[in-house]
Amino acid sequence: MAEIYRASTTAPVNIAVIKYWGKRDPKLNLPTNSSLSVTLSQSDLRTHTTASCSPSYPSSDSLLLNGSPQDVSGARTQACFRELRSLRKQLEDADSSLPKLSTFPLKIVSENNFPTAAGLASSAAGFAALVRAIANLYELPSSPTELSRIARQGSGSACRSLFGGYVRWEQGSTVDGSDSVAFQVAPAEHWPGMRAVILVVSAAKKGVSSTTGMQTTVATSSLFTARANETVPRRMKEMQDAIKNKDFETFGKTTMMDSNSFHATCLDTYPPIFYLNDVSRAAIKVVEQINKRAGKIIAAYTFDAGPNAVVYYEEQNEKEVAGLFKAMLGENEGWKGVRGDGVQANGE
Ligand code: 2P0
Repeated sequence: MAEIYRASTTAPVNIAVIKYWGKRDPKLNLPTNSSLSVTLSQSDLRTHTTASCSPSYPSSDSLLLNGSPQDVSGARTQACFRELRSLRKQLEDADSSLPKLSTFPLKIVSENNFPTAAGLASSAAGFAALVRAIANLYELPSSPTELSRIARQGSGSACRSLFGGYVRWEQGSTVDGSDSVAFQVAPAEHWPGMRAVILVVSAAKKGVSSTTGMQTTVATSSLFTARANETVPRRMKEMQDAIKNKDFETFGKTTMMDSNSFHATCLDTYPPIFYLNDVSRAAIKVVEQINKRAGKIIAAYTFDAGPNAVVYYEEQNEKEVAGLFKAMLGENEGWKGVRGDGVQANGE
């Protein structure tokens, strides 16, 4: 019986506070602007992945997601497999005593504990876990930033899920994308009181995929150029300063304004893209009420490519923010679920 080599890992979901929207290279997932995210705690939202390989496996690579076989022939998955195998081969070439894992078929088994493709960043956690599980299996010495270059080719936002805390994805300027990688801006411990509550408005698969949406936006939206070239670069700086100073009011205002800018750009796309629904808009109004009552910004909403809201707040305002949303559960048919969550410490 041939030996089976195996490694497991988990990767958390990240939610951008400055959004990635637009590609300058769709094949390599090179973005038209830098982005910044907060990595959520793994307690609720994460992908668990086991990567194994063996000379005894059937000849082709395979991937099982939540028990269903997935097509691995797509360019994104193939790019990740190819890059990781090539790094492993370099180790094998340098040390002939190493088993030739790069030549064995791979078997990947992944489980998400949240709705797949409902705008809850499933592809981010998915590709981050896939890349790290294989990197662990191959015992690669690569840093998270090096792995982020590979995970980005699986799904752009995945490069940010290799880190905990506050993470910046540099848009980069090279044609090969070697400088389009992620870095940690601050660890979670820097701002230990930060919390996120997720309102699962709908667990249904999203209507317009991010890739298609982005391409149409870049091709048709007149707001897009100003967003990518002026608004986002300015806000990236404001956001990093806000994180550095633990200034929630600036963090919250910039988060909400960037979410609004992203969804305005979607609406400005032709044909228009609608990710928010009536329940999403009701969540925005609740956050506005909370902030009005507090006399300052203590809660900040953000929405990705779907109707689910993520609301950031600080622990000391748990009652006023998460408590209020929880109290509304059952009163509104739209709230399918609500989860309190912290920020992930280290991405391990
Ligand atoms: C983000 N989103 O920054 C933005 C905000 C959605 C809205 O990254 O085509 O799944 O795989 O590179 O990463 C979702 O897009 O797109 C996304 P691909 P991805 O989180």
